[in-house]
Amino acid sequence: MLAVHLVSFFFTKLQEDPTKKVDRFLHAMRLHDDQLNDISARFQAEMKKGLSAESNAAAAVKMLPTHVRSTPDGSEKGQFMALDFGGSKFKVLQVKVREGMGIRKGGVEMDEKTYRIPKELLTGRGTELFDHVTESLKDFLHERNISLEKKHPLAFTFSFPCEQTALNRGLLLSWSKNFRARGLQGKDVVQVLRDSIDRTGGMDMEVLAMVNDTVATMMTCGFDDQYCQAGLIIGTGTNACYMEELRHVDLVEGDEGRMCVNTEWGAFGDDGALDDFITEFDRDVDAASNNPGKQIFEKMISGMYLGELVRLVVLKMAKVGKLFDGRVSDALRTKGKITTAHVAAMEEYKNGLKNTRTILEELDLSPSDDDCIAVQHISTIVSFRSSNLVAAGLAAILTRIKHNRNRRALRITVGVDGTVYKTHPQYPKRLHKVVRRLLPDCHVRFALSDSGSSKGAALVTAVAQRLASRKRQVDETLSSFKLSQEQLQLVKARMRAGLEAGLKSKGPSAIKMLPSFVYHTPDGTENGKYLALDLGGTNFRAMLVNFKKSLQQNVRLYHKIYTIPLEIMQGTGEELFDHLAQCIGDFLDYMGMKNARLPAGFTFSFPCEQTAIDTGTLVSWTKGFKATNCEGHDVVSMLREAIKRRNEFELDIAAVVNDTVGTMMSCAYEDPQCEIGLIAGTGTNVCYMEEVKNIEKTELQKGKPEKFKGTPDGEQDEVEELSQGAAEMLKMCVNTEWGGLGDDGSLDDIITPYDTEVDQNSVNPGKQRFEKLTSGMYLGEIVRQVLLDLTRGGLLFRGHVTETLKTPGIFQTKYLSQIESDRLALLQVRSILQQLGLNSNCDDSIIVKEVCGAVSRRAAQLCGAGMAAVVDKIRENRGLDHLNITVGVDGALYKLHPHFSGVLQKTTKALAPRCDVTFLPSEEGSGKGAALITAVARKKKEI
Ligand code: 0WK
Ligand code: 0WK
Ligand code: BGC
Ligand code: BGC
Repeated sequence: MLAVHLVSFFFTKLQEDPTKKVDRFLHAMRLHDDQLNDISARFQAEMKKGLSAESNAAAAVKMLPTHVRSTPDGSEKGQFMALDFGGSKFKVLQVKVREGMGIRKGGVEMDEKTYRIPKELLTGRGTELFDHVTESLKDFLHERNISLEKKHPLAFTFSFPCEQTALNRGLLLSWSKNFRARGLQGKDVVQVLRDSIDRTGGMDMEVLAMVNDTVATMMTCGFDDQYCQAGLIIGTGTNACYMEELRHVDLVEGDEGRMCVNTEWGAFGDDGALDDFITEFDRDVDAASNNPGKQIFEKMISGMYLGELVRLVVLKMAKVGKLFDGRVSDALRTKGKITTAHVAAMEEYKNGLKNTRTILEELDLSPSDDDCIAVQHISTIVSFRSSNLVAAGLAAILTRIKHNRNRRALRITVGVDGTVYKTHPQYPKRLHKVVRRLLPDCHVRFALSDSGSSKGAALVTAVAQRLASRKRQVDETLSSFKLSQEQLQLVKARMRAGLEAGLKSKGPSAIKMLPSFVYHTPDGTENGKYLALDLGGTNFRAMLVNFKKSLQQNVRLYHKIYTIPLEIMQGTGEELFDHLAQCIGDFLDYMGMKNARLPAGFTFSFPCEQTAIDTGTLVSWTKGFKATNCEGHDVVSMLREAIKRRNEFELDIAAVVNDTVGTMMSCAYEDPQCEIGLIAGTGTNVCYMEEVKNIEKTELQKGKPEKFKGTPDGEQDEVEELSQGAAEMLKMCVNTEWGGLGDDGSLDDIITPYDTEVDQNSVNPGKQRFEKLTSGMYLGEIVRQVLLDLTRGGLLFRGHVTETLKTPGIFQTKYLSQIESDRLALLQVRSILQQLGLNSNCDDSIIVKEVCGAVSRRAAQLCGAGMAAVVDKIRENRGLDHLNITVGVDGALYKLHPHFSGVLQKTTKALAPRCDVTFLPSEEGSGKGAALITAVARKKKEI
């Protein structure tokens, strides 16, 4: 019987290859390609979840935006201090990129020192940990005689999950590895570092960028290899980053170009996604870790845990008698007794087994050869699983990049660092092999980051420095467009003074305050058919307006828009009015009303001095118009003569009104409280109902009969009848022509050199200064001037001043509205700049958008300050403590620009708090208003 046992014992002994025993014992850790592809697919799903705004919060794999938008492009240079914190070694470094003596062209010089981090600081107060960091930094400066006075740009590699909103701002989400310092979670660790630098004192650092070690590693390797688009750490911890398409990074605005995403893949599985791959040993490692339930993927892979996994497997196998004949030592029971360095040693080609025996004996075990083989094999399986899992994760990332760039095949380099990858003899080869097996149609190169990640961190900081200095210079350039509340108060006061001066003096005043001979807003009794002609800023509109008594408030309109070619705008007056007459003829034809001899109202959107409702002498052209022999002439006569010359139809032009007046009347038809008309379009202007008694420059208020030649008959009677008091109450709409504010130099303190350039290049230099700061005709040009200046300064378009950029009028104001629309900003900017033949990169577009914003915001604020002056004047006119009033508004800038109207309204409210101003956009333009005025004018004539 004994004999039988012995035979079978030896047989089995003979039989059992120790590795087989281990393979069986650890079959759950031996992953084959289908499982790896499955894990890869799961990780791809996790990446999508992390990237999307909806599911990010719940996602285990956080996919953190890093605000690093490009890998090195060869322009980085400078000297930087760097802190490399979070890996197994804490290093302080000085990094010199491309400048300085003896640095090979394009080279980087690094000087570093590793500082120990006392264990207790890893779990102590966070501020103390950071003080140790900054004291080490100071020590390094001392030791290396680096000036303490000079302001040093500092690159901060911080290898923990941080939610970054900028390159130099990041909230610590959670600690990992063996760090657990208190009081920092949720804090902006860059600010914590700054505060610690201030506490330590005696040095001047500007923390320009904080990067994760994966990002720094990618940048380091990207310095020499432009294909490097991913970074991988397999060290104490593990993690990977890669260049993702910005349009997929929901948490960051903009969808142009790329941004590096720190996947924080260590947390893959924290939501149970890998439960079917978790072994009991993984659960034990996790349970005994200082962050149970967290970093599940990392705990199956990284250097902090591999040794422990091996120890637990060895312990378990020993306990079940499969090793060391079941004998177990205290050392083997002790956590951390087998380190990842031990694992690496056990797997060394030559000395692996010897090392294994040494390590086991150091654990007070007396292993047999088979035990050594078995334990070595355990290490192999554990580290093999680690590299396999990394391969699966990497395969997911590279597959995503391939899809993002819809490439059939992808050539890419992965920058790698970390002690496990660098010191474990077999690890790199195994990893490379499995990755290439999982991704047959990818040409993947692995670049080892030879000098740690700080070179990369310095490169990111170089980019940050360039961006920061560019931002500083751009902000400085745009600072002259940023108006303070005080400055806006001043503009309001100057506008008010201009209004008062314009009402008084007959002589030239910057703000002309032109009487419109429109005495009151509509009363709804108007009816009949009228032709409204509307010469605005950009085109000519002919409109048929039909007021039907029967249809309450119902007005029928038919209209047609005609463009005014530049040569007509700047030709002869005759040609211009002949063109208008031709358009009117075409419209009447189109309406089949050539013989109707309709009463017509003529909206003429230029400053006209009127002595009656149906005459208007053009004071001066504005908005790019320069037709000759018009200024100083009555525009109604000129139109009548042109119609006569055409001899095709007849019109009874009963009124000429400014577009502000037409707009006020149109809106007053809807809202009787509307007593102000505002145009913010090609030009800018405002009219409002002023007390006749305040319009000192005309005879109106003096009530002496013989003088009333100007006023149409009707009014004269009215005036006479009215008692003094009533006369007092008489109002007339005044066309302020506020566009002229500043023509007397009263705005010189806010006019910038760019504005002066625009004014000089305009057809009416020195005129309409306020208009040239606020209206659609000029905003685009102001932007172009600023872009030119920034490009000449090398801050934009890489300093290339193209012909396009030098072309006046190329940057139309409508582009501002498109560029500043919140929805599609960057994409929009690029395509607009593209259309303009301006090749721009992401950063360029951001600057262009900022310039547009600064210029349009100032324009809206200035109009708001002007409006505040007008409504406060009306309030004081009426001796009211509080005024409720409506402003009828029209103009493409107000109607189409995404922010203009809002900023204007807010500024008016802020500067005229005792006025409640409603802004009512006019539906059908000023045509209806002109028709209403014509109706009133005609009615009076009939009386
Ligand atoms: C070296 C890099 C450092 C990174 C470390 C990771 O310079 O930024 O954190 O590799 O590897 P570990 O030191 O954790 O093994
Ligand atoms: C529409 C009005 C017209 C006015 C124009 C101003 O009907 O009288 O001149 O708005 O806006 P713009 O065309 O200059 O943007
Ligand atoms: C951290 C990562 C880091 C990785 C490698 C992980 O524990 O969460 O931020 O990149 O370790 O150091
Ligand atoms: C003209 C005004 C007009 C305004 C808006 C200005 O250039 O001088 O009369 O109301 O543009 O169109």
